[in-house]
Amino acid sequence: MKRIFSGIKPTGHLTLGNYLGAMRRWVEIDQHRSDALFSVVDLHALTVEHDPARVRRLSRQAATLLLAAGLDPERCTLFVQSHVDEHARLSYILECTATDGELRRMIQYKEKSAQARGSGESVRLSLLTYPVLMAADILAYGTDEVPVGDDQAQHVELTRDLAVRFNQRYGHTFTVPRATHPPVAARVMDLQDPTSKMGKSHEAGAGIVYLLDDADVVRKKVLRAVTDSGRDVAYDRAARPGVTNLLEILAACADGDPMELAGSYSSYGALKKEVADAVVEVLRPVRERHARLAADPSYIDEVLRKGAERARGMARPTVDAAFSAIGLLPA
Ligand code: AQP
Repeated sequence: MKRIFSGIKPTGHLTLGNYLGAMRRWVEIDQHRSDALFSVVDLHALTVEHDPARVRRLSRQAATLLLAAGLDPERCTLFVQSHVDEHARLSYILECTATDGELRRMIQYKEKSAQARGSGESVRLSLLTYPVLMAADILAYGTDEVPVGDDQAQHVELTRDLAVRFNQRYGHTFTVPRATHPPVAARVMDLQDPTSKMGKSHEAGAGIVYLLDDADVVRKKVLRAVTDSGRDVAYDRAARPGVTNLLEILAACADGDPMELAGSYSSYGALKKEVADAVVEVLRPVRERHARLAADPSYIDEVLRKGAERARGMARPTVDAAFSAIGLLPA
């Protein structure tokens, strides 16, 4: 059976982008066809200014939403990254494999460090090094596939490079993983600025649909989405980014093809109405299950405790092998 690993970081309320780009496939496909691990990667939330109480709250909320979306703890391993020490242990070993040049080339580092400097904050060293921690998250489990949205492709590429380099220098230790992306909605764009990604840590705005938004809020956000000049509904990311984003969202919600769907609408208004209905219907059961699960925090704690225990057992042999291969004495 294939081993799959993916994570979500508690830097904000989860969005439609997280759901369509990643979570939905974890639920509908990955947990059924593979030995899958999914993690709330809380250490990654500490790379920028953060409020400790908020990170704690968002971590619990993310785990609850993953279960509400349909992850089944009997089918997959769901856990919190900081509960499994192996991630941090392996991260240091991989830092001794990575170069500062390759980390400085990471797009997310460039964007987020520029943002931090722009608002007068200092840039945390962990913002530079977290892709190595992400590589450790993945490699610790002998992962074959990493189902992620488009924005994470570069980080998985780095993970592959580190695995290959380590294996060549110190002997075969790591499986070399590959990223997989959904066929549509691999990069859901902000509804108010369809040239930028819908991101959970962006300032809350009318362009971001959160999984826990009420149905009427979702509807309003979609109906007010920025569209493009021109009148016909066409699928063209460069020339019609707004309409194309809506078509991708609709295609993902309705399991359709965005180009074919484009031919079914004669006006932007009709398309928006259909997208709003589809998104509301996709999110309704998630919100309802979330409300039920959130009322029982001890159940969530128990799922996460068992998940961490299972994950530890899976990661330890690979991490121990990496320690030994790089020249550390066994404890
Ligand atoms: N807009 C998006 N479209 C498609 N997929 C997306 N993902 C995130 N945003 C979109 C995918 O969701 C998974 C979890 O993301 P993450 O928690 O690792 O954070 P991220 O990739 O940095 O995305 P965010 O939500 O924009 O977080 P912030 O704002 O904190 O940086 C990943 O598989 C990601 O690809």
